[in-house]
Amino acid sequence: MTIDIVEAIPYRIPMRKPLHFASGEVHHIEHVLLRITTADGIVGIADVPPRPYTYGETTASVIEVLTGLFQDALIGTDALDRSLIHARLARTVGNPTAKGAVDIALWDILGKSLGLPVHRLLGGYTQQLPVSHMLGFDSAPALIDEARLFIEQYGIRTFKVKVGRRPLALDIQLTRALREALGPDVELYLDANRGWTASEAIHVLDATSDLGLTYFEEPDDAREVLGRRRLVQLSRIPIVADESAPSLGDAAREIHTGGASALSIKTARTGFTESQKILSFAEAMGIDVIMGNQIDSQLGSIATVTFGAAFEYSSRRAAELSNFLDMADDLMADPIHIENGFVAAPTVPGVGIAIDDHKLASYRIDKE
Ligand code: MUC
Ligand code: MG
Repeated sequence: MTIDIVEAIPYRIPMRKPLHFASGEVHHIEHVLLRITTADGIVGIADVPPRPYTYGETTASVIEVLTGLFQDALIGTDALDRSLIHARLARTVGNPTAKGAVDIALWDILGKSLGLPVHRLLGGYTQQLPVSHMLGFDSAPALIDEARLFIEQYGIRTFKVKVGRRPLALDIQLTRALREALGPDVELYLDANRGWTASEAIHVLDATSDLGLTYFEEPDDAREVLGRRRLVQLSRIPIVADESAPSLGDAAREIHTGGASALSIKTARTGFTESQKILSFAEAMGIDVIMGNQIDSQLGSIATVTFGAAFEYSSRRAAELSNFLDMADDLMADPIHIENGFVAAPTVPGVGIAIDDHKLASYRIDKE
């Protein structure tokens, strides 16, 4: 299964509803579709979401590294020799979502060559995952309406609320309003994308301690080490490392040095191979994991459910699988359905990404 062709196709799709959060805002998604083709004609597919405000990657840098250094590491190599390929990719630092996509595309090739779903090759624990929906910045009435709509229309019962604004009262009042409007049975957790200082985050924790929140993700900048450690020690709820733990090594460091007490795993940045290592580490340490969302299209969300549903430890809680609902369209030929709050793991060979060629032709931006 020698790798013959590496393609990186940029495409742009507007957001139905722009997503605003403390570290950035997204008005349209500009992603890169990765296709790796073997000499015997098997095509591995994955989606790359460049997130400059999180990893420094841009559409141009992703295309450059995929069709430059990474293509050199891939062409002529057997797609089964994944560890060899990863060792070669590791010689280039950074570029997490480009590396994550290569891994997912290689698993896709493996699954398609065996005629088996990757979800089952990885572990096949459960057929579906419950969904957590991310609520971006907006007024309290607008977010209450959005949450109610998602409860009614999709059966979603878990919401991640984007916070990290100043004055702090804005987000404290929002969280209180959501809890009062949605009742005690809906799960709520917060993600500040480093918007606050550790002291501000401690204030927010105190001010929301009666609201039954389950997690607090990246409240502040984890590189401000002692402040962060104090916050983790004082918090009754787990402090989740997301952008401070984009790799296995970062995850181990943050947990061991007291910078976090739970981990967000995003297949967009650690593929399936490194995500499995992070999951095993979390299980060994006994810390919670959240299957996170990199503002993924349906292509990325299918990869998340393929992985998350494969293992018991990553299926314990709702996974962030619904950001694509904020997008005006998608490239998937067979759209994802959220029913009764769940997304099903794919049962077709490979990762389960099939591209609608007409949509790709109309959204790609390399042939304008
Ligand atoms: C999240 O969980 O932070 C926003 C920025 C990013 O890198 O991911 C999203 C969601
Ligand atoms: Mg986050």
